[in-house]
Amino acid sequence: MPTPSMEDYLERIYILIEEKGYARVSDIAEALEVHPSSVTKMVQKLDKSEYLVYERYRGLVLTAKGNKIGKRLVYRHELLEEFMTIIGVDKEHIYQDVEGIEHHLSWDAIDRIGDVVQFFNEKQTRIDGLREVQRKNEETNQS
Ligand SMILES: [Mn+2]
Repeated sequence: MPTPSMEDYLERIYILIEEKGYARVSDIAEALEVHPSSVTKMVQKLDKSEYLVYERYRGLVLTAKGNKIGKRLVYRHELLEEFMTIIGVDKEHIYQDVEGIEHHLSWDAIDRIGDVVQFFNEKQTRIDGLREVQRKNEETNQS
């Protein structure tokens, strides 16, 4: 299994390739706010673990294994953002909250959160019911 740091890179590389068709070291460094030399180091590590192939001139290509996990990591991030939105977390906190927890949940937990998201999305009345609870709690907290 990739480490949390490897996961961040794989997630970002997958998104870059999906959006632009390629992922350059400079783009990865910019997106992750790290030094290009750190990216080169990590790319070599990911190459060694067979998540991608790094060729000096052709650039960086995800292997089938890297592509599969990259896709799952992006799904996980998006699912957790959707979950945070449904439970009513402030929009301005969502990205950082997801970045903080995504590497620390089992895939079992991710699947169960997927169930919860589905449960709420199936009926608007369920989301309305949750908002009602939240409204009441807010009232109680203010009095
Ligand atoms: Mn993420």
